[in-house]
Amino acid sequence: MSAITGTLPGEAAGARSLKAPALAFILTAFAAMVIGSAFGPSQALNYANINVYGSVPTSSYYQGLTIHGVLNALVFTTFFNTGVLFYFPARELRVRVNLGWIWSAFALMIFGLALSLEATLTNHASVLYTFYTPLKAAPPFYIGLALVVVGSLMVGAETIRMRAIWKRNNPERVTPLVSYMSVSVWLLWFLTTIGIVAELIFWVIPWSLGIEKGIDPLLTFTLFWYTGHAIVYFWVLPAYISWYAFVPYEAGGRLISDTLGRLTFLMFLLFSVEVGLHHEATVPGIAMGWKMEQMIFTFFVIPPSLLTAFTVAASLETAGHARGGRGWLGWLTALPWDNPSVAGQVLAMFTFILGGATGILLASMPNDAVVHDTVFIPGHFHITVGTATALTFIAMSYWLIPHLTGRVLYARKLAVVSVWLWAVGMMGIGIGLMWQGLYGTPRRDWISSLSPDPFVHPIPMAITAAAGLVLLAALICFVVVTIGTLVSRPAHDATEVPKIPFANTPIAEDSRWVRLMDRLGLWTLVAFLLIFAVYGPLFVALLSHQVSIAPNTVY
Ligand code: HAS
Ligand code: CU1
Repeated sequence: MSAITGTLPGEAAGARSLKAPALAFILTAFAAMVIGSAFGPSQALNYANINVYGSVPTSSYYQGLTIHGVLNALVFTTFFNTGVLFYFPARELRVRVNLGWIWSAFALMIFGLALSLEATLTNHASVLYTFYTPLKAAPPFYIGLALVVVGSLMVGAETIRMRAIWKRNNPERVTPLVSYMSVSVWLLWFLTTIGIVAELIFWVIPWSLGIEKGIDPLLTFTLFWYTGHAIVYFWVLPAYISWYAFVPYEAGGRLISDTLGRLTFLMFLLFSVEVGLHHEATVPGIAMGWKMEQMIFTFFVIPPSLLTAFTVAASLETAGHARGGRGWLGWLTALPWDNPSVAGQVLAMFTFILGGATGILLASMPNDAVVHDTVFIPGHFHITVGTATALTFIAMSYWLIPHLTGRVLYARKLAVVSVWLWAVGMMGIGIGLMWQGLYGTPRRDWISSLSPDPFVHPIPMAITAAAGLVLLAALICFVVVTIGTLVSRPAHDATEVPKIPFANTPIAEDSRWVRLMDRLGLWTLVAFLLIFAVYGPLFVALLSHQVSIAPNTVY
């Protein structure tokens, strides 16, 4: 890896050794995303009643869907985030990083990924990315996923330690913005993973190994969704870091408020976890009062995204005006649309407006009851994790991979085409699936094998299928640009290779509020107490009424 990472003239001597692990995480992430996404078009065609699986066993349909969900939603995001969330703070804070520790975490994550992939590819783990019990996978699937999480937490711990050292050396200063945001996301990740780690270690792994004969589906389901909502913010917050701290600067403007950016991340740290029950609104066995409580908490996680929308839009407006844009929307057209990184991220923001709006709809239990378990839900999440997260990461890679490798971006125009195709394709999948969901088309069903398909509505079906093919084209463009960049010529000098576009916004260090927000240890404790208050009594009830279900089959 170090052979293809490059240092820029004038960069700190340690930069190259930091770039190597960052690049390793990021390239593994994109490899997973490309393989996982290759299974997407067949899923889209399934919902257009086109059965590309022929007459294979039903488990093969679920095998493809499992690979798609695990690689895209879990592996891609975790590897990418782990890479950038230690690399950016390390460069911003300029403190010594324990690289042996980072490489050990990477090796552990790769080992975990190999274990779970082996189980999935041999069709011994076709249990989908949510692995609801009592569907049972072979043990390496769960053990592998647990190791991926543990490895990422190791990198998180190192980043938190880096910031603690910086604080010790700079007691009077406020943490720089990107590091503040990154450390908040790591702290949130520690709180978030408690559910899934407990689920895997205490219940699912012993059960899949045969040590325990049965399992409690409601308990494991609730532990899964304890993690399962907040994990979506782990997926999206690195994109928010880029939108706040990098994109305004890349576009030629400035972030209008450092303080609002910090407030957003603090609110996510406080309120992201205690809302998991909005995924269980229709599940029997949990009293309505608990569901109502968490529905209200779900409304608390909407404001930080709205804050982001307005702050980032206003920051982009400064960029558009600086570039000569005039009038109500002139600033928007004046943005550098020929820059694939900016174009991709602004498109990600636009598509996320509908993704976020549908999340707000789903947050209300009466609405959710209408579309739960229909393809409306995959429609919603393709225009959140598929756009705000994946499209932003792709767009970031168009400066990040040249930055890490010291090589020139290959086929810049094709890169611009790729982000447009991706945005149009994801929007199409989102709209097509949500529209079909309103007709009651169930999610996670091999409906193209039903004859006749009872959920037919030709227009949304056509949109879904066409969007699947547009996304395949987008993926091919992305692969060509990325492989082309990795083998393209090394940059001649520093001007050819992008630096990290840290925004040029001064920190309001004098502000009492900024200093208060910087007390991340205190806020993590508050978040933990809030989670304990909201989830504690529910888990006491679930643990004291455990049931044990014991199916024989390994799926
Ligand atoms: Fe969600 C289900 C509610 C956000 C992902 N969600 C899912 C699932 C996934 C997922 C994967 O309450 C399915 C899980 C499964 O397999 O069962 N979601 C929400 C809410 C939000 C939300 C309230 N979700 C996300 C994000 C995800 C994600 C982010 C991934 C990254 N979601 C739900 C609910 C369910 C659910 C229910 C369960 C449904 C069921 O029945 O199973 C909120 O966080 C959304 C807030 C976001 C906004 C948008 C702000 C817009 C921005 C862009 C700004 C644009 C600019 C452009 C700057 C309010 C920040 C400027 C230019 C101009 C000209 C203006
Ligand atoms: Cu959620």
